[in-house]
Amino acid sequence: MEQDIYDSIQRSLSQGRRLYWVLLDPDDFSLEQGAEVVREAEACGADAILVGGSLMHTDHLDIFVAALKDACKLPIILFPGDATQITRHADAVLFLSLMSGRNPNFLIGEQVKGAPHIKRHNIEPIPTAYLLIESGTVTSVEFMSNTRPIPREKPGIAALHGLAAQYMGQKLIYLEAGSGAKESVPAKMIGAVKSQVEIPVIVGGGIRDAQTCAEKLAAGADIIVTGNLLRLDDGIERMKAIAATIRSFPQ
Ligand code: 1GP
Repeated sequence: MEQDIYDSIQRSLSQGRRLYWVLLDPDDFSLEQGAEVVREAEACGADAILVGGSLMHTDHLDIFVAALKDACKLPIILFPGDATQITRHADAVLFLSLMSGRNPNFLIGEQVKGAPHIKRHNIEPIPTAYLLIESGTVTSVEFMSNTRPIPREKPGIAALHGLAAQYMGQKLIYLEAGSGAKESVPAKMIGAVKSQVEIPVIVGGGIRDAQTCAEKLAAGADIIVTGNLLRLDDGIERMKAIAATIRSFPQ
């Protein structure tokens, strides 16, 4: 099984580079808009494009991902809300287990349904422990997954989920406040998870400006994800500022 993209993540991080992934929900963009965003993302130094959403109702996922592939050289990594969000045009897929929850459908059910499609299309699966963190409101992923997030004031609980995930063979940990979160993942929680694990830690949800991004990097985040800010009028400018912050870290 190939793991080119995972290896390149590890290589970059081992050289001291932190990474920036830009998330596009295909429900929010036309093909032309998506292509334009990924061109901008590539130009400002993003490292990969994530595609997915908790509840996707578009029927253009296939051609959307193909259009993004044509528009840039960045790896396109699926970030699926369920097993229907697999397309052959992607380079890799975050093979997510919602380990903060206790809903078997998102621990093993969707994974069994998605696995044969991933194998058939030869997409690189990256085993990823997905930990949902309380963020001040009920997010789409919380509602759709019917799971409770980890309380934001309990970094120790998050850290032990991270440790267990690593022992279970996960290759990445994704600390997720949820798209459009009011409050992003607390720095103290990122630090607590980092102190327990050796695998890379992704942080996303509610990061809309460079200062918030810098706080997450300082706390130990290896990979930053932003998505929702692209809906803002100055979304592209915000994306550029965040990319610059990540590229220049540590100062
Ligand atoms: C959501 O972590 C991602 O799954 C990104 O969150 O859309 O709030 O940037 P935002």
